[in-house]
Amino acid sequence: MNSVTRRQLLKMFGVSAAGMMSLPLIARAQTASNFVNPLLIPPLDTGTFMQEDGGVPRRRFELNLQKGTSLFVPQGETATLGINGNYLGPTLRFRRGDILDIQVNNRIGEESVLHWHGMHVPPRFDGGPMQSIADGESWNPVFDVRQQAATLWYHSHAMHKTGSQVYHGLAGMMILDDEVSDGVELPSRYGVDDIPLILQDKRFNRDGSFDYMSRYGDMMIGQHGDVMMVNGTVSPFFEATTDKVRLRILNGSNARLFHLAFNDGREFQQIASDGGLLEKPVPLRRLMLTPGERAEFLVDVSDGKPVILRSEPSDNHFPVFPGALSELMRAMHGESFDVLEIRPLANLERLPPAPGVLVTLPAASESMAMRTRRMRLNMGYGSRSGSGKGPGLGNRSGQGGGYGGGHFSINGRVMTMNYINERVKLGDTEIWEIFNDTPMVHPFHIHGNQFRVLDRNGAPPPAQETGYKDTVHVNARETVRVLVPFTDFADQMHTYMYHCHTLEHEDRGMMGQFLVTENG
Ligand SMILES: [Cu+2]
Repeated sequence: MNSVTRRQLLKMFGVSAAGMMSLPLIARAQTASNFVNPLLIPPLDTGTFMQEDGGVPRRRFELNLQKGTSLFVPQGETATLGINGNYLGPTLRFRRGDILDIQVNNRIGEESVLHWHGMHVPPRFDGGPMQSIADGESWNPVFDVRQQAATLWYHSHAMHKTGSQVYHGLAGMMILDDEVSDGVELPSRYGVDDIPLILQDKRFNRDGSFDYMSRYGDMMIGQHGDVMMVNGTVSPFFEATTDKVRLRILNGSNARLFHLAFNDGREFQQIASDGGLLEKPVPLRRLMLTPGERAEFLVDVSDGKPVILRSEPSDNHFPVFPGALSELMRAMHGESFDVLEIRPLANLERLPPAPGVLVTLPAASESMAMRTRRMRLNMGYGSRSGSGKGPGLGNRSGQGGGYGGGHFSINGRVMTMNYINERVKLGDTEIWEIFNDTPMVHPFHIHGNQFRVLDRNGAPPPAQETGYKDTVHVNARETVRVLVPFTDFADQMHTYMYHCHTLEHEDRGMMGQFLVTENG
């Protein structure tokens, strides 16, 4: 297989050269006149309080993972997955100090599980692949909320099926409030001036069904689509009734990264990152958001003019080298497309400007760390990237072709369920030094603990990366160091995951697991 030619390779996958090399471009025709659908706002679910005998009341959620159909495109209905509905799930809202009691019922016809992305929870309740719920079964994690206010999310984390299940709809947002966020004067009326935005790109077959993983490039750079959706709404508009709008933006795409900006170049304030509020609003005109990351924006629309949130081409130049990956990456970063139109209505309610100071964050310094742990992200060089029947785990990878064939790995190891990659001592604070030994960007996510970014290639991070993070993008050939505290939840049995949040990379092995124990 070493000398397979490109022609043979294409033949193997049954695609034309054009089909293989061209990434589906987001329809450029999404102009203002095409914003025809009011933005759907996921239903808000604040749970119900259950009084335990003599105990503290628990905030209980019931989440049913179910099959459904949705009408996204005129060609026909799409078979989808949802939580308490046909596609995506409700926004769960709760408070620091709550005890959450979540009943998860799996009725989707295959194993699944929900992971509470960004939450500081015991590993047995974290919802990684180890907590897999068989079809027809239920799972009931109970844990207390002991972290600062933030925009979080939940999504499927089934082994080898995360990409497919999230793509079909198993995801939702979570909003965590606390006494500190209560005291910060920011828009907080859900769906009115505090708007959840779950950004996803999709590709459809002619009959309206989702097209998932049908192209060679999907395996290398992850599944990309040519139809943009926000909260499951195609071509959405939002009518603003206030002169400032808070956008809670989740990149819920499998693999697409966004370079978010407004079409008129207006400045906005980033007020929060993954794990909560930033110390001060950060004025920006553009922000890169990779899969799994969240950002909260405060946008001024007091001029009354419609404005379009869009993704712009990147100035991130990928190296030109032979093979499909280089072409795919450069095409992907060259794209621009519209995401959402915001239409201010007449007589906008006036809201106060963002406070100069939002919160006070503890210092994050490398002197706090007891040790450094190194993570090296790799993509296989194989010519055969798995198959339509399932993910490649490395055993089929050859040496020809381009990047991304066969296996994805961390520190040379492809994720397997029965291997514990790392052991961490409870109470330690560590530096995780993540080196991206590939030509494309990877969003690196660590379960269980919010971290802080120390530096990128030795340089301090930009202001918007100085707050709490649980997912950090690592550019090609870049080294990013993060400071992670392991303060709670020693467990001899149950692991946490760390992985690339490009879901097709995660599903193909760019993931590992760690134990937190008393003795490390
Ligand atoms: Cu990746």
